[in-house]
Order: sequence, then C-alpha cells, then structure tokens
Amino acid sequence: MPGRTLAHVLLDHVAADGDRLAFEYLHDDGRVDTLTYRELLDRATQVAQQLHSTGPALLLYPPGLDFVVAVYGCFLAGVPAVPTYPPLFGAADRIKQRFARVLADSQATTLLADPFVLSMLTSSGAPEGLPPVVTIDPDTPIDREWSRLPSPEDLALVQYTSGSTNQPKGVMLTHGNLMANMRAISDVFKLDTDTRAISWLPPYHDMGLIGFILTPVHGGFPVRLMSPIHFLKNPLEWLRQISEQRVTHTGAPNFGYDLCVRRAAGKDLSELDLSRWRLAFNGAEPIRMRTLKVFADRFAANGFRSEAFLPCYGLAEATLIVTGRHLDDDCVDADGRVDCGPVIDRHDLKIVDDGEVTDGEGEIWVRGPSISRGYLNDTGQPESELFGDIDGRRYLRTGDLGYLRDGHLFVTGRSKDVLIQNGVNHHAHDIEAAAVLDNPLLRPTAAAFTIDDEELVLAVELAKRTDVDLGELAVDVRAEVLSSTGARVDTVVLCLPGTIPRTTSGKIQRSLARTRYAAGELGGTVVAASSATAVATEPL
Ligand code: 1ZZ
Repeated sequence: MPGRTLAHVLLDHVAADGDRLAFEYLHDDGRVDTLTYRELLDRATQVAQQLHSTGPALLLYPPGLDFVVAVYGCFLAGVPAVPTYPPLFGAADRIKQRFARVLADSQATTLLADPFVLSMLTSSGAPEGLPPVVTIDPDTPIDREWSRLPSPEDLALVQYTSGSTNQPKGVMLTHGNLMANMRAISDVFKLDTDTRAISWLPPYHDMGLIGFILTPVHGGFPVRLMSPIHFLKNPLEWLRQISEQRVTHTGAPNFGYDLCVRRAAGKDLSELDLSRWRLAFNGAEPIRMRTLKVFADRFAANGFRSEAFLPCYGLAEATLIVTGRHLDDDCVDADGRVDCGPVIDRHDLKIVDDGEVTDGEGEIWVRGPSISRGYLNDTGQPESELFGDIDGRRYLRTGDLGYLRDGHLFVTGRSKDVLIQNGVNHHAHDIEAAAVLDNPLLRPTAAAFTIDDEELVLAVELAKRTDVDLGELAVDVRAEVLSSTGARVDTVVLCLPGTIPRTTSGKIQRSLARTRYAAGELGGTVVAASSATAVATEPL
C-alpha cells in the first residue's frame, strides 16, 4: 500500500490486537521489562506530543525500552531520530567527544534523554549548543487521536557512522528506505509472526537498531533485547536465552560466535537446546568459515544445525542488508572467503573496476530503494566518492571490494585498506587474520597499514600481560603472515589489550591506528623486522 511507514504499521498492530507482546528487555540482574503494542503506542505518543519542533532529535539512552519508546515517539511525530551512544561504559571521554561532534553536525533541535545518562554527559560541563531537553513523562495525558504521521519521503533516521578516521558522518534514511530494507530482511530471513528473536547488538546502530528495534514491529513478532555489555561479560547467557525463549532468529558479527566457543571450553552445556534456532546470521565483519565450522561442531550436540547460518553483507548507507543467504556445501572460495549470497530483491549490485563493470574483483556498487540519499552535511567528501554512474543510473559506492560468483557476493576487503607491496595487493584484514588466528598469545584484534606506502606495519593486541619473549613473538607473527598471505611485515607493534582503536560499532579504525602510530601514540612495543630484539618505545 503506498504511503505507509512503520508508524502506520504500529497503529495497525494496536488495532488488530494491542495486547500482544512487542518488546522485552532483559536486565543484567535477570529482571525483564515488557511492552505490548498498545503500551508502546501509548508511551511513544506521549513522547511525540512533547516534540514541538520537527527538527532532528538526538536520542541519549542506555540500552532498554525507553530507547525503543523514544525512537517510535520520533516516528509518530515525523521527527528524524538521531541515536547516540551513551557515555556509560569505558571510553566515556571518547564517547562525549563523539556526542559533541554529532550534536554540531546534526543541528538537532531537541535532545530526548534519560536523566541519568544526561547527568553523566554533563558532569564535566554541558557540550556547547545543547538543545532543549525532553524526557519521557509517563503522566502526560495521551492524545488517542494522534495523527501527525510521517510519509515515506520524510527523513526517519540519521545513522552516524564513524568510518576509519573517527569523523562521524550522518547517513540520512527516509521512512521509505527503512520499509524497503525491512521488506528485504523479511524475505531473506523468512520472518513471520511465529518468529522469536533476541539481540544483544548495540541498539544505536544499523544492525541492532533496524534489525531488532524496527524489523520486529514491521514483521509483527516479539523480540527480547539485552545489552552488549551483558553479552560481552557473559556470552553464554545469549545461548541460554535462545534455549529458554525458543528463539528462532538471532545473530552476531563473526567475533560473537568465536567468543561463545571460547567461553564454552570445558563447560557442560548439555542443558542448552538450540534446535529451534533456524537462522543465525553472521555479518558486519569478515566472515570466517572456520568460525562457523567450530561453532557448529561445538553446539551440534545441543541441536544447532549449520544450515541455520546465514552469512550476509550490508552497510548503514544501504539502510542495513544488501546480500544474504543460508549456508550450504558450496559456499567457500579457494581463499576461504564465504558466499554472502545474492543481492536483495528490487536492488541491483555491480562490481566496478576503473569505472567499468567487471566480472572480476572490484568495488561493490548498489542501487535500489534502500539506498540513502547521502550524508546529512557535506562532509567534504565529493559526491563522486559516494555515488557513481552506470548507464545514467546512480549507484552507491560502498568502498568495499568483492566479486560475484553465479550472482553471489564474496567480500574481499575495503578499497581503502588495500596495501600494495612490490606491486602485489594485500587486503589489510587478511594480514590481520593470519597474524592472530592461531596464536593464543594474541587477542583477535589487529590493524595492518602502511606508512608512506613503504613500511608495512602490523599492530596486534596481546591477550594479556605476558613474560614471553616479545622479539620471538614478533618473528612468529611475521612468519605466519608471510606464509599465509605472502606479505612481508616490516614492523610489528605489540599493543596492550584495548589500545587498537575501534568504531563504536566495533570495527577496526586502521587509519586512526596509523595516525596514532605515526604520532607515537599507539601504546605498545615496536619490534622492527630486521632484528628479533624488541625496541621498547614504551614498556608493556
Ligand atoms: P556498518 C533482523 N561488512 O556492518 C536482523 N558486512 O553496517 C537483520 N565485511 O555501516 C540483520 N564481510 O556498520 C541483517 N559480510 O558497516 C544484517 O562493514 C546484515 O566494510 C549485515 O562497508 C549488515 C552489516 C551492517 C554493517 C558496514 C561495513 C561494510 C563492510 C563491513 C559488512 C560484511 C563486511 C566483510 C561482510
């Protein structure tokens, strides 16, 4: 039906059966908050009634149902929602800085905030230009005739992505973009009202937000949310919830599956029943066949089936999903890369090299109704870097590299992270994966980059403070990278855990790591290739 948005879908659910469960939030201490569709509509209407300006509203909440209410409040009022990360957990200064940048860039006219998080943000002085604050007030009389609903062309969300350099860019998404992508997710994931979902993904960014705060209302199925910190502290709680709640659909980036396997080592988990888990997606970072295999083997006795795996690829600029398909026997290429499936319905994907469509490897370009019209402000990035032209049609340039085999996408890397050595191209993440994959002394966090196109530097995080010979460790790392990828690492930097920069959604920031390394600010011990002797710039 033309003209419909997620706000209209919510009203339909309430009209059909408002008492059905829409959302649950599992607190770290086991308490569970719930919202039916009617409760969600009532509380979101209370928020919408307080939004007098139609300018963008910044959302500042901890993970939980108030954040969900605030998002739907904006939708009901036709106000673009701008989710931000709360400065609650570690790295608070970095998150405050990011907030200030998002505030300035978005020119938000309202701040919808949780009072406690707001006090954390302003504890050392309020950022400049803070707009009027609105908090959720459960005593606001509800206007049941509320009808200021948006249309598909209206801006629904501004999704800030930090990219590799830490300068947040606001991806503009209309209600029409959201509806188109949620329709595609429903097709690929076979979602229906029998679906049971759970998510610990950060709710402020595309996968957690569109995947598990918007798509469940679109599909009319309930979802249980928990915080990313809860998962990181206790990954097996995710599996326990899948078992107890008879979850059919949930997923994680590759590292989430690795983490579960590591924490499961030596534990008796025979009580877990994972047999109802029909769809276990894996996306947002390079997918390792080995991870999928090890996870499937470890949990086969619990009823987990490897066919449940669904590798997928996507990005915030395309709303969320671009390709995806269930795992089968023929889904890995000679380099161990995983088949991420065909492009979603009603979209077109081309591989482009040097401005020409190619059958080989090149940049992934996408076109279709889910694609954003661009960033909120001109971020200095020329239009031609974000969009390209094929036969007079505008395609999103993803900046990712890949190739198509029988119409299925294999992602090979990012164009900005191709490192050229002696005329041979190496993908940064292949070098990083080779370094950390089988080395128990290292965490699975590494950044490979070049300095002046000459020196190939590989920064890796140590698993813990250790008294191993760092020189020898660096020699082992170089040897492993050389034998797996053919790349010769000039300098290995052995870093303390947590010092390699990542985006708020967990992606390695290679260009920021390079800047910090060049400025002598990447904490660690530098081991030059020519000698096996550690040259300590900063003792570990
Ligand atoms: P973001 C109901 N990347 O990561 C739940 N996939 O967006 C639906 N690199 O803008 C869930 N291999 O943060 C559907 N397979 O980063 C989930 O991430 C569909 O470099 C997957 O440019 C959505 C992922 C969304 C996401 C985008 C960047 C990309 C690319 C990298 C994403 C990848 C992958 C390798 C993959």
